[in-house]
Amino acid sequence: MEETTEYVPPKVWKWEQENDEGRFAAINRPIAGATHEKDLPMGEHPHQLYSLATPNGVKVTVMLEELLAAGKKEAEYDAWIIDIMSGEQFGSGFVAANPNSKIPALVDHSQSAPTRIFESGAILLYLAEKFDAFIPETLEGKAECLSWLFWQMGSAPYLGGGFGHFYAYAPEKYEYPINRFAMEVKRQLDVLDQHLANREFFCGDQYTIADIAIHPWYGNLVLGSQYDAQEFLAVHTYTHVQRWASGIKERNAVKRGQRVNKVWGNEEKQLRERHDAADLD
Ligand SMILES: N[C@@H](CCC(=O)N[C@@H](CS)C(=O)NCC(=O)O)C(=O)O
Repeated sequence: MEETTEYVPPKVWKWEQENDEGRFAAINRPIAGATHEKDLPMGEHPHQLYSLATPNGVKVTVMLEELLAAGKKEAEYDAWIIDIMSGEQFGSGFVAANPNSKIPALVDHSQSAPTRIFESGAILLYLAEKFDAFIPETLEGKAECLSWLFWQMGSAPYLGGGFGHFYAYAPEKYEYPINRFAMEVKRQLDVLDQHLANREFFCGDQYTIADIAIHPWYGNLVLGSQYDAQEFLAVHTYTHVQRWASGIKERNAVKRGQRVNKVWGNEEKQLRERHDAADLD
């Protein structure tokens, strides 16, 4: 009889920790909650951010730097690093800030009781509403802005968890998932490209939280700094996304925000923790 290597799922899935060879084997687990007691550090500013400079983390540090650049002094923040590869997202303090154990998490101490916000999209919206900035004023404008913000939150897992995982991180290259997710990511890039063909930003001529959310994912992808997939996905063909991404990359607040909680890559562009504007100067 011919031998087959095809995977046959068992009746009930089991967690086989010792067989997990993936890059994230040490942190992947099928249960939620804290694994150890550890309080979160606390600085002196109203906003305490617990994060890392991944695309989701960068959305929030860019937003805070944009708010400060726009003169919103009350947006001052401390940014503490959460090392997700060593499991710091499973400490009891972090789990209290985000029961989903993923960066970024923000705690706002300027309210009558400390207010926790998790999910990067929710944090962007919270800050936009709190400071009345980077969000359109009209109901129609808000509708468009939130549609693109939620588009990003729903779509990026196909790019990161789907395409990026199988193209760049999985222990072996498998044709089926790479094909499936490359197809979807190219479709998403075409959605963005067609939309940006006759607009400067996602919501017209105003730079908003929609741009701040989409740029670290799809902007970095077309600029070649995500998954090293620029040739494979022929990102040069998405000319409107490239024009949009290159313009945003030059903003001072974007350059500052990208460095916060960064502990890899070019040393000059790293800043482990941020407690004062001067840390970035
Ligand atoms: N939808 C969440 C996703 C956050 C997320 O996936 N964070 C990743 C880093 S980019 C993380 O903390 N991973 C740690 C883990 O999975 O244990 C958001 O946008 O805030």
